[in-house]
Amino acid sequence: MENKNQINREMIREGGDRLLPRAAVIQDMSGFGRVSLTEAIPVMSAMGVEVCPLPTAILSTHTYEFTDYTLLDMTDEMVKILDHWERINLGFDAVYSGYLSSKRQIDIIHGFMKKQKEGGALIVVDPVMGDNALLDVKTVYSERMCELAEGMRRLCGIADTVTPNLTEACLLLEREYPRGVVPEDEIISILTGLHDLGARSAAVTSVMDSEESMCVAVFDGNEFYRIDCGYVKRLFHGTGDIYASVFTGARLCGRDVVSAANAAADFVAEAIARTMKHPEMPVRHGVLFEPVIRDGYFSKSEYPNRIKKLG
Ligand code: PXL
Repeated sequence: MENKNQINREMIREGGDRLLPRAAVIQDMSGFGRVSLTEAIPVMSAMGVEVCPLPTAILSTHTYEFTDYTLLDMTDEMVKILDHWERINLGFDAVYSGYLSSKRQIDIIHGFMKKQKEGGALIVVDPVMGDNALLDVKTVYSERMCELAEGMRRLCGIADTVTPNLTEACLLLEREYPRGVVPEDEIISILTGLHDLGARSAAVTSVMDSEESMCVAVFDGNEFYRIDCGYVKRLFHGTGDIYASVFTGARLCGRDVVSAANAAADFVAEAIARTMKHPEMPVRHGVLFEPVIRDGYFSKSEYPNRIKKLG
């Protein structure tokens, strides 16, 4: 009897017979500032997803407007963690990557993603590289950034969905960043470019589609859409990570690409609205997403429809 229970526990914990959708989430753990795993874990857990973090680095804070932060690179440990997961035959319903620090990390997770994809896992790649048009040319053309962009292109090649912001989409496609309002044909050309890299679908965040509105531009593999985000003329930090986390969670809860993109945009808009109630909050502290979860956001079954068709 004891033996049988033991086996059942093992099956639930490690096998294909899981009680909840299970996601491997590959990004950094920054102790303060609301980015990456400190957002992905609470958000996706609240959506009913079992999150298995594979940390790429451990930092005291994120790197935006903080100086003297500590950073422990986890590359060697990542190999050991994946090795252990393979030995216990751990299977995932999704593999979702965010902030990665080197080409070697990309090589390591590429093999893991390919194997999990063969087993049916959804692959979501958020090619985190920077934001706000990356004005600094030296950064864009640094050896590290070129290597990172090249590696991210390879990950896009096996992704079901990629979720770059407009800056990252332009880096991936080696296009000039379109300043100001982005015309519809250019939005479609960017989404098509990402599809040509091999991604089945794409959601590009932070696209100005008029003087006073921002959208997420989406290609679901068939049609082009924009998801209205409204517009608050201020910078918010860590929202891309929240977006990709809600998107992945929503896909694992059964939503299609466009519906998941809509839910993610709506959640981010709610978190921004909460943050705007506290103008004294420094940008580098991120956005107030926790009260949105606390107040039951994910127990809703429908979200406001922000979807418009393009083309
Ligand atoms: O949100 C992107 C991000 C992720 N991880 C770290 C960062 C940032 C952006 O500043 O510094 C460590």
